[in-house]
Amino acid sequence: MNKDIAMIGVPMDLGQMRRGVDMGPSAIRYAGIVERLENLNYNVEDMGNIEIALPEKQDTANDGKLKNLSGVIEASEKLSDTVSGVIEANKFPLVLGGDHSIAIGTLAGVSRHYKNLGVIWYDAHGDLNTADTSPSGNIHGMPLAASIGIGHEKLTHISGYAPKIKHENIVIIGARSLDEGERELIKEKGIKVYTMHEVDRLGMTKIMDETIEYLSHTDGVHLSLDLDGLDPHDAPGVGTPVLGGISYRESHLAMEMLAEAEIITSAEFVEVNPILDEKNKTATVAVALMGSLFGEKLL
Ligand code: 4U7
Ligand code: MN
Ligand code: MN
Ligand code: MN
Repeated sequence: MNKDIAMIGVPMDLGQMRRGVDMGPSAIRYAGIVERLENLNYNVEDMGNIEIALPEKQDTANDGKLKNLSGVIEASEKLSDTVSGVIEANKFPLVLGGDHSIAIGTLAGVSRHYKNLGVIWYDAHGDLNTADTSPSGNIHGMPLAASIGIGHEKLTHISGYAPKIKHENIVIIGARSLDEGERELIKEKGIKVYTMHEVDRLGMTKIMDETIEYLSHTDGVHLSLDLDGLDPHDAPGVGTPVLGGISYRESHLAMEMLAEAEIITSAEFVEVNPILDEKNKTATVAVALMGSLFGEKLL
């Protein structure tokens, strides 16, 4: 793994309607992420937070079915440029959310540097909605669709190009809440999805072995980890919790196997909402998982 990490906070809450997820980056810092990574001999540059407009200041007149569209676009462009600059400086981009709409910008920045980027989408949800299929209009339910070039042109064309990734280079893990339009898209494109049924049935070891094999032809792999992929018992501080999720231990195993395989070239941890949390538990879990992802071992 690249020993130089650049950490980017994205206090984004415009992709959904609950307050507090903008404090995710602070909560993750407070839970000790920098020290954790430094103890593993990484050089960590905390680049601070990207500036995000306030929800109160959004001009929502032209949003239609995409809530806070212009604010999300503005932030995505900034994040894309920042992430791209980090990769140009030969550092590993570690992005802290913020709601999952930030993945649009992260992937716009990362994929400028890879011809055949793989993506692991660790999430209770598919995040494959568009304005037409979304039951909520919340953009944090759309970043994966936007990144494969599906949806509103302003979201698909951040940084001026689309698509950012190929649908055959995606692996979704932990899905248990999919909307009708998302299910159709998954079937139509043949997107690789390990739902909770497969997590139960195959176990995380087999899923990660298959995932690593499935992505072996790619030239980089981005991990987009939504904390709601975990069970709400282990990660209660998220805006859209869904029962019956991936356990803390299974998640550690997944991160450990990714560390061993040495395939991850960028990562983001999103949807940590300290207002909904129990004593910063979810941020603490996020930091523990990042420890494993970056190679922490018990012995
Ligand atoms: B998250 C939802 F309808 N699918 O689109 C939607 F269930 O980034 C939820 O995964 C999206 O947390 C959740 O609003 C987005 C809903
Ligand atoms: Mn989710
Ligand atoms: Mn998500
Ligand atoms: Mn959520």
